[in-house]
Amino acid sequence: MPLEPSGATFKENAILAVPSCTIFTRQSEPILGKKKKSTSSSSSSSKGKETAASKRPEPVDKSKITLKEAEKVQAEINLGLVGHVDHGKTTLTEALSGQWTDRYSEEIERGISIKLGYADAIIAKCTECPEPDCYWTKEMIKQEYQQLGKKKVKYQECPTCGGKIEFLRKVAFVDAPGHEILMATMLSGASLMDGACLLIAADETVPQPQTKEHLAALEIMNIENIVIVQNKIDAVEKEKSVKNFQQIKSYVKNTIVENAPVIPVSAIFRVNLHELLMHIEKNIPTPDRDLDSPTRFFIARSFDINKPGTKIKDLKGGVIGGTLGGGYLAVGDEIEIKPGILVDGKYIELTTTVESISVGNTLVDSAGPGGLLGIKTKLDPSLTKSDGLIGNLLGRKGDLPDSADTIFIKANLMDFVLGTEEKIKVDPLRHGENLMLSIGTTTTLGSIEDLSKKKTEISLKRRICADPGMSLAISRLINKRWRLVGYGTLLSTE
Ligand SMILES: Nc1nc2c(ncn2[C@@H]2O[C@H](COP(=O)(O)OP(=O)(O)OP(=O)(O)O)[C@@H](O)[C@H]2O)c(=O)[nH]1
Ligand SMILES: [Mg+2]
Ligand SMILES: [Zn+2]
Repeated sequence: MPLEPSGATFKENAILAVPSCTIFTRQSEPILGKKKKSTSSSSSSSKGKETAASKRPEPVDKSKITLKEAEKVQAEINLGLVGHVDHGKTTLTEALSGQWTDRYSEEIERGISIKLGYADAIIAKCTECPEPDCYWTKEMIKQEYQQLGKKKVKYQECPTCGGKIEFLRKVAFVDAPGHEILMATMLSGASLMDGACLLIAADETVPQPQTKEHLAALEIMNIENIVIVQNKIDAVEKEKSVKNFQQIKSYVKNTIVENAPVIPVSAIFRVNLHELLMHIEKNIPTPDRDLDSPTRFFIARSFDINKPGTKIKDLKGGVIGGTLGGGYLAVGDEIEIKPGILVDGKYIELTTTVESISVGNTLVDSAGPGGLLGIKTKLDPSLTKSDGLIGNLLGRKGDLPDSADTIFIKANLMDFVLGTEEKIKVDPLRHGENLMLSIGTTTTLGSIEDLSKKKTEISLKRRICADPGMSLAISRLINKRWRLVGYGTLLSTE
């Protein structure tokens, strides 16, 4: 089975994929009809075992923090930017955060995002201006001062009225790629998101294939708090923009985003961003965080931070990036990483110690869920280089579930493939067929061993470590591309 759809020239660490499903056609209920958020904590009986070193992260008194100080605090929520290719996700991320997340040469050459992009933004409010004009990000304040020709940026003063600026919260944007062959990457990003903005370009008909497919992915991952962003309103006449807005409204009817606000913006000209921020603040609250649930850290990237030629005695340990789905981590904690690395056909699970934790450029003693964390370990950096540990699960030593080569899932298929232009019916699962499964940040291939009404047994090509109860996305190879065709729940593993 080809891992890359033909014609794909760029490689991702995860398998390239493109789903296409059918999630949100006009039906009286969301097709997926899914329920509870089931991330990490649900089924593991063992509570996070604290090691002697473990220190719980302290809550931050946000009312006392200036915007400058906010640079050093941990983001409290992961906000996805999702939607069809070229609809402006990376441009909007930059408008709000000041960071252009397409950093790889291939992304810049091709003008599309390939990897997941991460950027933090500090959201603030003017105590004097009326809504929605009172909502800012730190980057927007800077831009506004520059527009006004003022050299000195006073982050504590509203550029419009001079009123006091108060810190609201720090959000971590997860900027997903929209290209159809990168659906596996988008799905692994969706597993990190707490809420999302679904971007829809005003200059194209609605819905485009990945608009549907990404919305389906949000539903599969139980991401309920969503703001729809109608982008590129500058690119069309007002009349066309209104027509497009109505198309969006009619498309979302009877889907999980039926009541989501639709905010017209121009990311490139930074139009209506105050209004967008107001809806993000009101519709996408920070989830309650359970520091007492078992520690589950989803590995989204990993690196070797040593420069070539570093002497062995000066080598720094491997660094892992990702996000906590539950629990917390502190410097000195003993941790394990599963399923680990594959050496000569055998998986070797890794155990190590947390040497440092970084939040952006700031080192912290401990951290909980929210934002992307960098965990420096004592691991040999050759193990972490080039995203080698993506898809692994990290937890307290002795606390992760057993890794598995066989899983039992409750599978549900959509009626139609969503990510294709043409309408393709989704056939029932077949004994022996190969599927691509996305669970957390893991992407793995598997073949169906047994099919029954209650559960489907799948033997995996790549071992996984995941808690029963987790949601997973099911993709199938259709016309040489991986298309999202269904979703499921992990029942048990073997
Ligand atoms: N006119 C106009 N063009 C925009 C706007 N936002 C983005 N663009 C342009 O649309 C193109 C795609 O923008 P990106 O931000 O890279 O889109 P994306 O959704 O991140 O694309 P992928 O990540 O590859 O799916 C670029 O040429 C942008 O300059 C906008 O508000 N108005
Ligand atoms: Mg992009
Ligand atoms: Zn003001």
